[in-house]
Amino acid sequence: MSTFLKFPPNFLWGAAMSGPQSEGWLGKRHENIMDTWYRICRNDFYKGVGPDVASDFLHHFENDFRLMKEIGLNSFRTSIQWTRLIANLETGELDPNGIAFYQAMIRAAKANEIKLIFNLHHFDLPTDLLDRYAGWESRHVVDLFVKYAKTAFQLFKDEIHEWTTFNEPMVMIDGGYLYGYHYPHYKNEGKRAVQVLYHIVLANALVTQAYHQLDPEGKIGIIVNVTPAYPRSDRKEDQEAARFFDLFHWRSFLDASIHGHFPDELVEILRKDGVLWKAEAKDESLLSLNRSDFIGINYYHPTRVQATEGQIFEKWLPDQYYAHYDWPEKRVDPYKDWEIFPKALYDIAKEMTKRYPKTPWFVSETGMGVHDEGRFRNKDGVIEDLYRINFYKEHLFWLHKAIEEGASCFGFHTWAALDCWSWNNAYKNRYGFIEVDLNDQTRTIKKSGRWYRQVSLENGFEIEEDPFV
Ligand code: BGP
Repeated sequence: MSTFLKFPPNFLWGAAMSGPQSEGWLGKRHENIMDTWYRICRNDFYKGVGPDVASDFLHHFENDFRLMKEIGLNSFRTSIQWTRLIANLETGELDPNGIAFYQAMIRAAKANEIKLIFNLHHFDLPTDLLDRYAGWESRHVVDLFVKYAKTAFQLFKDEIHEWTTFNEPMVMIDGGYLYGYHYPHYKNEGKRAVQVLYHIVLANALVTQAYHQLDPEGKIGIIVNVTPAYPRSDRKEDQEAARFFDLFHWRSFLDASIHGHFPDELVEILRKDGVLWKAEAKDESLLSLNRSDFIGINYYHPTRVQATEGQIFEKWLPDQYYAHYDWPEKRVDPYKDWEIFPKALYDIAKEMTKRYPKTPWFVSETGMGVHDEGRFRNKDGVIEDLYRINFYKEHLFWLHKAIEEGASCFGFHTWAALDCWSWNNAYKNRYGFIEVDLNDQTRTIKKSGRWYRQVSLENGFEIEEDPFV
């Protein structure tokens, strides 16, 4: 027997991308930290391919929006680039070419009846601000970001009514300060990481307030990467390890932007360990007043944790509270080495309902990057990415179940609409519904794109009875 999984009315069926991973460099006034990383160390990137051209969205966006409509997207998130829109980072003076590009993009989205959500920051801090002020460690950078955000809100206020502030701020902290996998490649800098976390949360609150003042009808939220921790056992120590992992990695951001303050437990631990952030007296009230209207959750994989075995750390690191654990039953995406665990979406939804019952949220990214997709091309030249369709079906199955049980999830966005450039992997693993041929930038809709169109048109899809339980 089969069942039709119907989603709520007005559900967002969409996809995400980001400026730095799709547009290309042309016309930008400044480098961001990812651009700099590529310029100074091309070999860190698969086949030496960089963000300089990327998917050349800059020149193809009109056609790309037509294709997005063709695959049924009713909504699309991308990020505007601080480094393109703002000519002078200190004064906030605008770049007319940057304005013209984003306005043209808005027109193209509108012409194709696609709701456009603009994000302000997708890992792309201007390098000047890192070099001059130590980036997000500095409060001055918070002020400059607020200036940029206000300018963008003012410019696009008549057309854009949904904004997000940051994409996955924890990745900037993990990658840039704790484990060094992203530029500026600092490692084991726990105390600095905590200060960065604090300033991002503060910037989020200030920008949220500025937006609410400008457009009381519009909505603004933050996008958090949720990698829920599953403890190895019921042992108290393993449970506590999982609890701390969640507390530090994502409840920090969610509590601050929904409840208006950090979790007390986290503050106590950081204070006890002597790594609590530096704050100003007025901050408490700034944080408490400025709540996100909605949350975006990027979910790719869970985290399996266990208690540590008393390892000694020279400098403070969150890792002193948990250790990673390899779950023997895990199913893995071999190209990225990420565990595939669709049920986590259900668990996340339950957690959202329990902890933040009044805040609507959507899945703002999920996806599966696959290497050498040309292997799956059929005789008509179309990539038959059944693995991607199955990946989404499984995730949607669990999401649907949670919605039926009361979760206030209003949409599903995949990563990505088109194949995009990745940090490090460049174009090794492809994520798009639409293939991008890097030789000539031609676009071809994959089988998953046609499937998604049908899902969006019918606001759901048919499955065999509970095939994934
Ligand atoms: C998310 C980011 C995206 C995108 C995606 C896929 O964390 O928000 O920008 O890159 O991951 O990951 P990757 O590109 O590293 O394969």
